[in-house]
Amino acid sequence: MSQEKFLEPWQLRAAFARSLSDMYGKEVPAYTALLEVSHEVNADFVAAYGADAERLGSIDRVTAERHGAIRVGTPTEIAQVARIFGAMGMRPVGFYDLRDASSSSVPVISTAFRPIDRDELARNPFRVFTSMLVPGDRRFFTRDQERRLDEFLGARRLFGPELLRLADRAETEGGLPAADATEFLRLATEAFELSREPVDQAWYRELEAVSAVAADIGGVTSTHVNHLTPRVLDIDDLYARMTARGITMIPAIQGPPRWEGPDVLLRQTSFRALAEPRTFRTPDGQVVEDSLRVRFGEVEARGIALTREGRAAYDTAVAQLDERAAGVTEAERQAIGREIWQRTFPDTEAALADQGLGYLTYELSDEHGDGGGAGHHGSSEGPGTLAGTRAPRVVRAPVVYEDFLPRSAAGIFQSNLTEEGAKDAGQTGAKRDDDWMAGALDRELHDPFELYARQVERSRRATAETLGVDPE
Ligand code: OOG
Ligand code: NI
Repeated sequence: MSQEKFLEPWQLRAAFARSLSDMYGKEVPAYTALLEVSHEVNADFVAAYGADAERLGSIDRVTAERHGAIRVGTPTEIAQVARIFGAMGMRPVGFYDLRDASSSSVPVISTAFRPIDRDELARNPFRVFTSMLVPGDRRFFTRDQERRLDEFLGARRLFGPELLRLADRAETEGGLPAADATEFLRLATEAFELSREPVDQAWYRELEAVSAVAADIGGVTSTHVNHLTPRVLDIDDLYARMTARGITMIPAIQGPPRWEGPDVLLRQTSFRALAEPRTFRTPDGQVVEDSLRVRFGEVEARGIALTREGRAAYDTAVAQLDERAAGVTEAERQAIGREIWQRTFPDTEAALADQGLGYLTYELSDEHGDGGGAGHHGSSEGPGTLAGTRAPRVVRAPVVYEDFLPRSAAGIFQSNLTEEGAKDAGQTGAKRDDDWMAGALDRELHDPFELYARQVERSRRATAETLGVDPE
């Protein structure tokens, strides 16, 4: 009997990211333009900076790298999503409450499904930002709307039994034989395609008056990927090239400003959703043609992961920027941002780690001396310890930020919102937190800071062991 090929979770993940990307490219042509420009930007960046360009991930990883975003309605649905991504080695990481992330709040809470181990991330880092509606939040929905939402969402089925059965099998058996894998990937991709089913017009419009996100989730009988984001090594260059192609981007790049020091966390930008034809069923039973803007394009650049202290400094810097940049032009805002950054963050990676603000691992370089990248040796810590060692073979390498930023996320949600929506700030919201999310998922919800710290700790021990020195 011939041995059938078996696909491991990371192979399912990589194949799914490709399959989703193919589907999205066929249906959203502007995404294909974005991919082309991203490839040009990355190729030019690697040509200009050589090995340094790959400090935050190999060019192979970065070229394949995508994140997607989906939105679901109920705890049952998000638990099913967890099973489908679990089959691909993607675990829920982090809790995001976007109901009051900024002035542009939306009635959802979120997590991100992604690989959590370093070698899994290196193989394929595909991640999906997953949001879930909170119908019980009285600031957005009345008791009657909550009841009708629960009824509507309870009656729909986003994922069929065969897809879930294959997902569970892949998770327990550590992968799937080729034929089952093909079927699993086909069903999973199909589950996130945009449905052409007629939309109940009155129901959709009623929810839209509360929030366009509520209508996008609770006004239709299926879900869809609403964007798929490639990664670039120079997002300012990308922004300029897209604009030169005549594609209108949102007015600014979200996240940290461009400055001369190390890139931290995440910078993102997007273009607005294009109107796509959809049919609606009117209250008197007619089917009419109209359009919806529910799928858009986004691109991102990733920097170094920050510690809790670093993140607190980042949040303070952003608050200062908001305060000082109210009403100024984008160019002025950038200048103020740069100035705040210079006061907040040191301008080298090593200092970022030494001051406890950012995560850097310990690596052994293959060559004598600097390992080809802009490695930083030792530091101000004492001799005889790993951090203080002058051993020429020890270099520090930045840990790339693998997660999201709630504020940028709230901004990104605006890419397909036409209306502001209505929120009654006088009401109290429903309590939702990371424990609640873990319960809904019936899985461990990983803390991103702990994952980064663990990665550094492991590198410290492994390097110290190889060198035969004290890891402390
Ligand atoms: C998700 C928005 C969040 C990001 O990159 O911050 C996100 C959504 O619009 O559903 O994808
Ligand atoms: Ni996104």
